[in-house]
Amino acid sequence: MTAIEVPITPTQTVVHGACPHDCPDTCAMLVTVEDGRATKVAGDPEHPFTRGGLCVKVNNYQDKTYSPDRVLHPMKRVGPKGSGRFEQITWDEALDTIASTFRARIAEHGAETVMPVSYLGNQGILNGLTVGDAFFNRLGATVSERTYCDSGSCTAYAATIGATAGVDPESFVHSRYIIIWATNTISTNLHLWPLIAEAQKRGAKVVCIDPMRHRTAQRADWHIPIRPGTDAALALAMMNVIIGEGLHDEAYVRDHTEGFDELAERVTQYTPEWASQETGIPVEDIRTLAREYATTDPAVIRIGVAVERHAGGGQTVRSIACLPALVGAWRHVGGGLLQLPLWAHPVNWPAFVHPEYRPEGTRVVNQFLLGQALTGELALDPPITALMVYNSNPMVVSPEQDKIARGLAREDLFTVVSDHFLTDTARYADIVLPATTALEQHDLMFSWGHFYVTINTPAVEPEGESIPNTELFRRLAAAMGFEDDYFRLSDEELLAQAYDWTAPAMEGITLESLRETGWARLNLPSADEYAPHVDGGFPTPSGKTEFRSSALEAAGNFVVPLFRQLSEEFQVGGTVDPLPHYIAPRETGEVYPLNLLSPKSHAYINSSAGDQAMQKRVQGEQTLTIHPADAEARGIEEGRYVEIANDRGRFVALAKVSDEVAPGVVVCPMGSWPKNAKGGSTVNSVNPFVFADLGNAPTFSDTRVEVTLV
Ligand SMILES: Nc1nc2c(c(=O)[nH]1)N[C@H]1C(S)=C(S)[C@@H](COP(=O)(O)OP(=O)(O)OC[C@H]3O[C@@H](n4cnc5c(=O)[nH]c(N)nc54)[C@H](O)[C@@H]3O)O[C@H]1N2
Ligand SMILES: Nc1nc2c(c(=O)[nH]1)N[C@H]1C(S)=C(S)[C@@H](COP(=O)(O)OP(=O)(O)OC[C@H]3O[C@@H](n4cnc5c(=O)[nH]c(N)nc54)[C@H](O)[C@@H]3O)O[C@H]1N2
Ligand code: SF4
Ligand SMILES: [Mo]
Repeated sequence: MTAIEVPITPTQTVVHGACPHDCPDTCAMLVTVEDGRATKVAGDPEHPFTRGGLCVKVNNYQDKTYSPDRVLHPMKRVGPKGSGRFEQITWDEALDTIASTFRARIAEHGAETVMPVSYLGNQGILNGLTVGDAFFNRLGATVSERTYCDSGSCTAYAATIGATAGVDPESFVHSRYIIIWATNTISTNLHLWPLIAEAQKRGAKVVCIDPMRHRTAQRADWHIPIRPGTDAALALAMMNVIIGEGLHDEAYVRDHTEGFDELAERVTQYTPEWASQETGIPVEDIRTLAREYATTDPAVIRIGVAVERHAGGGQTVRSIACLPALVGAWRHVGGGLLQLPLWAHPVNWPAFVHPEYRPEGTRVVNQFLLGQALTGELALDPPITALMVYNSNPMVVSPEQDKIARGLAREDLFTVVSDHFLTDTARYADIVLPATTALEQHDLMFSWGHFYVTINTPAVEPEGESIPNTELFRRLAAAMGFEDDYFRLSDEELLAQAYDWTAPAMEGITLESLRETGWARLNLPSADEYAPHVDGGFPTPSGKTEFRSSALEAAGNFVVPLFRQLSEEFQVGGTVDPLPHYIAPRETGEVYPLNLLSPKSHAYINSSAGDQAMQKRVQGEQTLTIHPADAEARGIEEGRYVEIANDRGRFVALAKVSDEVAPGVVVCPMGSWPKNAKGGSTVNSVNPFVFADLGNAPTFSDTRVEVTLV
């Protein structure tokens, strides 16, 4: 064991860990180990963002590691696909089967017949987003485009203000006006909340723009319920008011923006009266919001992923990203925009992806098309005949759940799944492989929610025959006979190349120092001083906030390379209007009248923890929240089972009748496992695969359904 262990008693040590999940908070974890067994996990009280607390999703993480349900050995299928019947095999047999089957399928169809499916079940730099990319590139497999989360938002953000870290979340304490736009902070970004609450205590006004009055909205000073998918109308109308009333910051606009005159002309059509019709927000509220936002300093906007999840999601983020420069919010500490501060982290992605291994012209298939790709609805030559899933659970997290199940059930499809548990996806596998949990592996964590680097040191030996993803791909590379040095790098060597340690942001931070302290703040000005764009300096081609986007004008629609293996090739293209504009939601209420939202659950982290006893107890059964008027019209009462259906599929949930949602909106959190759901389906059975306007983002919020009593 290489852990730096702090002895507490002769048999008790505390090891520096990190929460491995895809969550903006990236908590620093202290793991108590007694006699070689992890007995407790806790948040590091010294860490300025974690502040000693882990959330309900993770505060019993040791129970996950020692769960009796864990997959601890390689297994092969012995029952029909989907039956979940498996038999233990050796690692050698598993690797031989995988290598020989991949070889046979490649000989018959070509290497693109193999498709990896992975996302962020683990977010570590070693074991997360890019692990496996080098292997599949070397194999020549189909490139899997992963645009689950914030891809459209990132395209829009980068095209408007560049890949900037934006506002330090710790600077929120200095903000006087905080707009929480499409995010349920207390459930999904818990550790940001105390900073917002502190600002609120100091007199800040907190505004929450969300179709649902969730627990965060309930704590806001002003909740503005909005019709889903119409946020761009609100942002554009705010600009109409701000410019129309001369509330913009003329000097900032002159010095640090591009295209103001065109923007001013463009937004004349987006009047508050028009926006009120689209959004369902009263005209006076739109005016008040615009005026307060423009005249209160510092003003900050926190956007969540859901603003991108409808037909015009990209233009929505474009419109919102224009606001801070328009009013000069960037002049102040605690003013501006917070999207994904991951851009502050100089992660050495290319060292993990090895894009140069990939044969030129290798095809890309977006994972949202998985159901179609597997069922043949999407014509692919060669077809997908071998699938390898790790760090993901497409049966829960991807749209068109029924189609994915049908595809996975194909007898001629060879499916390998590496996971901690026998997920609904793993139940369809031919080979299941056991993965280690964070307590059993090395990693280094960047964050998409703060400015700290966190190390994860293994606290205990792996249970059973489980291995980290890094080791999985070392073994697979050896089985395939790949000789490149990269495939022989140990975890220690991978840690050493995880960051660009020479980058200014890493000054003073080393692996050794991280092992001592567990975490470190990037070398940036303190949160009391950090105002990255006081003097402009946006990382766009012009160095300015581009109201008129030169990137969109030149490239058309594009996917930020991180979501497609750092590949600049195969961009989406087309023509995109370089000025922000409004695109209405795609699905209308003609056949299916209710707009379904599927935000994050409170107790699960995406599908992770969705089958753990404590979290299931907290989250309860899959629910559908429906407004009393919509419930009454359908004879639905609280606590009754309802069926939610459209042309794509159907699922069953327990009705919660509440005016927390607006009439016409229904909400079912994602994350429940189909095997635990009444009727065997969950919310992604009705969601579409259709992309938003930018970045191939999903359109989960652009979903219409009908609800009936079961
Ligand atoms: N309807 C709807 N769908 C959504 C969303 C939504 O809001 N609504 N949200 C989308 C978003 S934002 C995201 S980020 C995606 C998330 O999609 P995923 O990243 O796929 O989600 P998770 O459920 O977190 O992780 C998937 C699996 O990875 C496994 N895993 C964890 N650690 C490891 C490891 O170290 N090794 C291996 N081999 N496996 C591991 C977990 O056990 C779990 O089964 O879902 C998307 N899907
Ligand atoms: N508890 C918990 N925390 C998590 C996760 C989890 O699964 N569970 N997942 C993690 C991940 S991967 C991510 S990406 C983040 C995401 O965290 P958030 O950004 O908070 O995303 P969501 O929960 O998908 O949606 C947040 C809110 O957007 C609202 N919304 C939906 N459509 C629209 C719309 O068109 N307009 C507006 N204004 N609002 C809309 C929903 O009502 C919901 O309240 O959370 C992370 N943290
Ligand atoms: S899921 Fe998020 S809030 Fe919970 S412990 Fe992990 S990083 Fe922290
Ligand atoms: Mo996400």
